[in-house]
Amino acid sequence: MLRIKYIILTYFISLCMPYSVLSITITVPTDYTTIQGAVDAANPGDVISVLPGTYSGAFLTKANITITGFGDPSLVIISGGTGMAVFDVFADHVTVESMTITGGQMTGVFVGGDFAIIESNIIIDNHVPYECFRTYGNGISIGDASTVSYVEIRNNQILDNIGSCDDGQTGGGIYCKAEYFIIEDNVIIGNMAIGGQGDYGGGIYCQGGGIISGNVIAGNTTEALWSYTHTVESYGGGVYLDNNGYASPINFTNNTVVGNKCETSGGIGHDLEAKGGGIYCVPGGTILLDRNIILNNTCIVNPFKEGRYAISDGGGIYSDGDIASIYANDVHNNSPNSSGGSVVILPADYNFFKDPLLCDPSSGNYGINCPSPCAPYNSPISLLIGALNVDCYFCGDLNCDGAINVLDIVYLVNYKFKSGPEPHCDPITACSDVNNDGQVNVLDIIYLVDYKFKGGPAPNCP
Ligand SMILES: [Ca+2]
Ligand SMILES: [Ca+2]
Repeated sequence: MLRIKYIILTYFISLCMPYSVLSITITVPTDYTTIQGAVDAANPGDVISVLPGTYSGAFLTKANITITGFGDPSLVIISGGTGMAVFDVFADHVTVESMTITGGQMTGVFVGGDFAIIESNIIIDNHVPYECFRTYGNGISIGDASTVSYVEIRNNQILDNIGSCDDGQTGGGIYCKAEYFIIEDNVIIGNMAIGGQGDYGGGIYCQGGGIISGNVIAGNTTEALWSYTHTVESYGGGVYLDNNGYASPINFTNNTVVGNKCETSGGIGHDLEAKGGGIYCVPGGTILLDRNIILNNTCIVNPFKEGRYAISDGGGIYSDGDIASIYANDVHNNSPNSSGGSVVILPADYNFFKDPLLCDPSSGNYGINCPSPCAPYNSPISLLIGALNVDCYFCGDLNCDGAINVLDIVYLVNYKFKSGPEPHCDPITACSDVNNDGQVNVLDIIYLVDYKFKGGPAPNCP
């Protein structure tokens, strides 16, 4: 009986993993010195494992191949290569993971095949030389000439990729044209789309349907310099979304969109438009903007020629049409239109306009501070707003209201002696071990009383 069960189990495992029996791991540089050599030798289902070091990129022209680094993506550096992209993925079901991908002459990873997974990579400093035709995506480019059916882009750091084309640029960090995409938990910072004519999507340009969730999208830029033929357009410094004509909606949920910029810097006798510093939405289709932080984004139009019009609108969000849902977002300090942009953002839909209290963006911490109105225990829908949860605390502020006072003393007494709720911080000592002795007890209560009422020393948590 046991043997029959084993045979049945083995049969079903083999059905689920059609290549598992034949797949092998090819190691670079021990089996093949180059990644291209390993790709050329690989069969469907094989894994190409790249040991720490620096290598050139490759053309991935075989289906069902995984190419992976060594856990920490900074250990395996793939630099440049002979193609315009560092990795050209032309086959279906290819996974690229855990590597640093840099030095692309146009793009870090180009995907033309279906069902690609781009996961846990650092995609950094892929630059397009200035004299070029319009390009589509400098960090990652999905489906350029044709739409792919499905792609996943997860947990990558997409940093400082720049397209600066004479003819305009589309998608500095990510260009994605797919029937369905999942773009999740990425950090997308400092990417740029610069050039003449029109520039769209400094951080992300998406055309299709799917989920964009859990991403930090910060400090990305579109900058349009001139046009010989039409309006100079700079749309979507952070994100450009186009769902028009696609079956699935775009769910843009739980992202932190901060400090992005759209700008037009000139015009040779043409009109100037800068729209959507944080997010630009194309009319048509169904776009949902829920539970995002949209903070400190700007649109700027620089001086223009007399007789031409100039528009800068939607520092936070711009749409020429309706957006299906704008629900429970924190929209703060954008310019123009501090509390949003061209769209109607209603407090009745649980949107609000407060400082989200990010921990320390200047040092790369885009988490929220304990008293943030976006924290699950403070937000109007009791769910997290933005991409990242609480990641810093004020020592002594046990109740997370942004001040240290008698309420915190009461909170600590209740917690220690009356089965009151735990302090919000994690670990608990981060806000409540105010005398820094490794324990939370009556001595901390005495310390806080001394501090507030007897001129004692300030709280000093571990
Ligand atoms: Ca407090
Ligand atoms: Ca203590």
